[in-house]
Amino acid sequence: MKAIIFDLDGVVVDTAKYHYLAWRKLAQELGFTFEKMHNERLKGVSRMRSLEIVLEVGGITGVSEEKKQELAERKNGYYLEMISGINQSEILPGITEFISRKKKAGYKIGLGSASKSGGMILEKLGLAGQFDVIVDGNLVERAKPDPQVFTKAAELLGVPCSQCIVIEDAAAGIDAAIAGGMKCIGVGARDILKKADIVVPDTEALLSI
Ligand code: B16
Ligand code: MG
Repeated sequence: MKAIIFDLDGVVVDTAKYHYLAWRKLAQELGFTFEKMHNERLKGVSRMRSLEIVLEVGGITGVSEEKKQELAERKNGYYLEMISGINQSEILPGITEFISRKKKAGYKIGLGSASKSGGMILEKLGLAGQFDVIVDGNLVERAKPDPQVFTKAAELLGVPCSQCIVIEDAAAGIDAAIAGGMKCIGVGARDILKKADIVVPDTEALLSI
């Protein structure tokens, strides 16, 4: 194996809580409560797909494409406001050490995030310099579970997909890694991430593999 490609949200930083709060605020404005138990479905999937899931949960149908764009942009505005002060204190436990160990061991390091704010968030966390390539939602047309975000990172790293390991917290991301012909490590609950080659309970546990 020659490269490690990191998902962002849920692996490098817990931005999922801000995505959740921003969707919850939008749902409230639309007249329903978006509960935490539905949040797992939003992990790793694109902004527009997330909106469709939120509307489905709220039982809202018949929304025009134009209105969907407006709602997705409104949610993104709330999200950007919420993450405006994000800094390195929010990097998930063990990640900084894990990246530096793997770099020393000779692995190339990439980012493969669905988020259009992925690159900007890495900058704010002070981690951008650690990554050899950064592929976020601005560089791909197709969202996870399509493998494009990971295959693009592999291509830019100059490493064959079969020699890449993806680290992911979302079922959609694990499916994307498998579709791209990569090995994958799941971070989180085994029942949700069962298709991964290895599952660790949290990011700190990455240091023991
Ligand atoms: P944005 P990841 C994903 O990040 C999030 O998990 C997902 O909840 C979000 O909808 C998606 O990014 C798009 O984010 O609205 O900021 O473009 O896990 O792929 O790093
Ligand atoms: Mg994720």
